[in-house]
Amino acid sequence: MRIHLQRVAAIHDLSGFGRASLTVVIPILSSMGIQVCPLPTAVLSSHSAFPGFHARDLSAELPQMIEHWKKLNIQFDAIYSGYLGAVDQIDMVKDFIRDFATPDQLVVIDPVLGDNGKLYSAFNQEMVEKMKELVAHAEVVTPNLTEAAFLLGKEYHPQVSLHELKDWCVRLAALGPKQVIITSVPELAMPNKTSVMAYNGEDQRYWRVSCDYLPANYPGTGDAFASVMVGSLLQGDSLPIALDRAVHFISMGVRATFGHGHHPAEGILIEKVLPSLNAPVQISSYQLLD
Ligand code: PXL
Repeated sequence: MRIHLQRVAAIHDLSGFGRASLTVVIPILSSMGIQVCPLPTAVLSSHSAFPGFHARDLSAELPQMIEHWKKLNIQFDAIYSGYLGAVDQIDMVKDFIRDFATPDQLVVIDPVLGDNGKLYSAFNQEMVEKMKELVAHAEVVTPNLTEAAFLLGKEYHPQVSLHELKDWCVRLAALGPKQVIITSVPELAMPNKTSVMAYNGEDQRYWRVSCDYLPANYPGTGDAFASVMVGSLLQGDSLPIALDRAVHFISMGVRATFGHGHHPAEGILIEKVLPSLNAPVQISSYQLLD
């Protein structure tokens, strides 16, 4: 008998220091029993939140790597992209999705653009426009509130109402994806809570999962969140259970980190919480919204 391990093509950068992108994606998905095949979009000494980082865009290498994968006839149960090294890579990822498409494949695009109302230092409006094109090819998108605002050309303001958020979800789904997940959504009535909101365009249901908010900003949590979502969906979980697992994993990671004196840019100590991904769902707090 040949065991079928789920296999993911992970199109993200490799940042040497700071627990973001591939250094988070690979351990999380491996811990969930999923094989990760990384296609590195760029190599960086650290993610871009550390001043003075050195980066090498790998756009020139990607076509040959992809050609080799085609010759090897590799098939993927999921294609999952995140931080891209350059605008030109958007067309490469679109072609990759077309060329490696298989039935029932999961395509998750994490439209990494920025956070806290600002674009990351390497990106500009051109990247935002191109990212909209890529989002159209996804089945699931996982923007944070800032990225959702940029993709929709809306002004970012953290006090966005539930009514407005639902409208944002529908507008993002109209770009192409069936499922839209918006992270870093403040709970207006409860300032010590933060939440994630999801919309499934197939049944028009909205879901929300909340957790305690701690006043710290850790880069790479979006990558960790989206990776648990990918792993959970590949394991056959429903959208709300995948949300639950991803939110509580991040929440646990933040709590495991917060009491230590690390610089927040080092990210959450995923090493402390990875084993929790093997446990069955323990905390479930999703809400179906009216
Ligand atoms: O986690 C998002 C991310 C990924 N990759 C790089 C980054 C960031 C956020 O700062 O700089 C290189």
